[in-house]
Amino acid sequence: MRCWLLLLLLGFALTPLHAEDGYRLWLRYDAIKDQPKRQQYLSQLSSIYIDDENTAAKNELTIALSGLLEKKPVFTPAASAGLIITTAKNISDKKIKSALTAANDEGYVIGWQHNKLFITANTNAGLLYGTFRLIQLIQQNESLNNLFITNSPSLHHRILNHWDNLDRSVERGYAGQSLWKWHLLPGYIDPRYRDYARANASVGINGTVLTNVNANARVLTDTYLKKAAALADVFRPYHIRVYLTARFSAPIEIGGLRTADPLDPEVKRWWKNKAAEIYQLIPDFGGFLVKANSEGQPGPQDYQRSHADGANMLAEALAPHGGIVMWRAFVYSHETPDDRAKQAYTEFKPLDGKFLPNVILQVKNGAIDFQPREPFHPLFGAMPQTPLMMEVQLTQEYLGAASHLVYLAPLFKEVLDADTYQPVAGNSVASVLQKNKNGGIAGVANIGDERNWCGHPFAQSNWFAFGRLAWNPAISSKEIAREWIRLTFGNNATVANTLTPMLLQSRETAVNYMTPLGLHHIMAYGHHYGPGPWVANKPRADWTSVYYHRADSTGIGFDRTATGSNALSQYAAGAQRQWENPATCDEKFLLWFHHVPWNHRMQSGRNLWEEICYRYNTGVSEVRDMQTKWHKLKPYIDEERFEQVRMLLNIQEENAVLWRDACVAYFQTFSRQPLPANYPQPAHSLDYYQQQNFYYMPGNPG
Ligand code: GCW
Repeated sequence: MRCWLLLLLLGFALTPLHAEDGYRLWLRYDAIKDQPKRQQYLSQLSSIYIDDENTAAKNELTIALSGLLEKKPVFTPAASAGLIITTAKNISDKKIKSALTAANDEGYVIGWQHNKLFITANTNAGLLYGTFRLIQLIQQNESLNNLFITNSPSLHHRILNHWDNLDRSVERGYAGQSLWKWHLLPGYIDPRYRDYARANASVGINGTVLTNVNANARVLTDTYLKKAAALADVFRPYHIRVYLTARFSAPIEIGGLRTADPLDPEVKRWWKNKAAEIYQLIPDFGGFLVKANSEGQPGPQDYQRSHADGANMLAEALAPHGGIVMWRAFVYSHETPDDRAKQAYTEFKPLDGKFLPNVILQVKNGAIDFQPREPFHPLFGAMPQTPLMMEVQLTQEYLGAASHLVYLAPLFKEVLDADTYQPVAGNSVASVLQKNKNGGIAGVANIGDERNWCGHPFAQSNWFAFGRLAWNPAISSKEIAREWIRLTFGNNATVANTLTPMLLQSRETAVNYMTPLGLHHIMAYGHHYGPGPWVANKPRADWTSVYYHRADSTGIGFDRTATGSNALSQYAAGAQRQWENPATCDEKFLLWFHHVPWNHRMQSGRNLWEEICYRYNTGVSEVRDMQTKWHKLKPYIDEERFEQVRMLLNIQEENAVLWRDACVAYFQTFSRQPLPANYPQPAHSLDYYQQQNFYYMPGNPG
């Protein structure tokens, strides 16, 4: 009996204090095991001076150092401090001083001056970002000796877009319900709100749109504005501004007006008053995000007005308070027979120069819709007089929801680095975004109320990577991956060396087993999880798969050249050149731009049909490779997260096999060629695959 008790107690003693349930994200502050390192940090950092009004940075240092160094830091006057966190004033070191002059409003400099470590910045926001940076270096056990870092964000707006509804459902959300407990706000402040703000600030995210772009006007009523204000109060110390989605018909729905015509004086007045009311409650309110005249949302075109008329009317209301309007370019109409990929450009290009300065056009990374791979959107580079934000999707609507491990930095980077050739070669999408001081990037959040925030433990990496790239689009996917892994799983070299290439490969793997060679939008109808290349005969042609892949007995792919929809003509000449000829077109976009015969010879020597089979099979073996790699890490990963990822990888493998077999079986009915002998035959008939359905997938509206 006693022995049993002893074992039990021993068991408790060995159980780590925190269950590794993923709640802490990359802000894990477990004690540093390397004692000499820990001692050195202690001698450098145990007494800290920090300017007043930096409560968030102060709190974070207390939490972080109490954990990492197992000793609460002491905050002292500057003279006796080892670490000094201050805006400009008492810097004498020339190098730090000039770096500070070069830094922008949110930038920071970390460096040594007379044996004291300094974090300096031009604003308190910069101090907070610098503080997080320092903590992250310590988490990674980096040496602080001779440290000199100067860092400023390249994009001004770095904003999460929550597609969260007021009933707490989340459109395309796979991580539980919305974080925002609207029914309890403003009275009850969930401690999670602050942890959310900490996570965002730690990677430089400076704005959050609380509500779905498919908007509910009710959020603009007094009751809800007070709730939003309570959230803004929590986020303010973290330099995160709150934005709301504005439903264009709100003046009718909650204002009792008969019209929402943007040129109507009463409507204008209504929005002006509404803006004033919001700023009374939220003095640093960021502004509105608007989806108008798209997928059934109301908008200025309901009154024969243009998108510019609509956006400018809202911009005028916000301008006196310093707010912005993020107007989405994601518009396409079922009444327009033209290729859906062309419609946003056709609509907005003529409006360049017609928007007020506080309007930012928010453009999805590609012209269709967050596919596993798309060429960059032709509007990038085509709107030189309009500030642009690029919208990417962190939630994996078309990438296996939160059940597939897909690290998205390579997807974001591929677009950011793409050359627009506008007006000449060398102007990347990232530089287009940076051209205007109001440029930015928006990420559709993958966050919900699940304990680990994002559903899949690895989906957290996409939130992290979004922040990092929003701050600096030039960092490599690899650097971000390595850092995230170390912050999330610790500094074991085997873990980092195994997981880094695994993360880097994972997006290409998903492309292989879902939509290789430029195929797109062939997911199941509605919820978009799993294969559905056969989807046809829906209310709109551009909501079917056959619209996009156009497979027939002669070949497969969407001809977007001059012989087809000519979407290619929306790109600059240099970009067109790289894609216009099927013989030279980058094969990753081949079927995006061309309808290609089944016997077309690919670079590999295989014909197109064989290449498609090869890609689908490669995708499956790459998922299996991830499984093998993960299993090898068992000794190094805590049981909780190990098991969770193991089970999710099994689901991913099963789904990848389904994708492969369903697509191969379906496309074979057109290619009429046998499967190359080295590949397994689909286990079932096409019929069987067509009957599979994932009922009640979360996040599916209506
Ligand atoms: O990707 C599509 C989604 C819709 C979404 C829309 C949009 C919010 O399927 O659920 O609606 O894009 O971006 O507006």
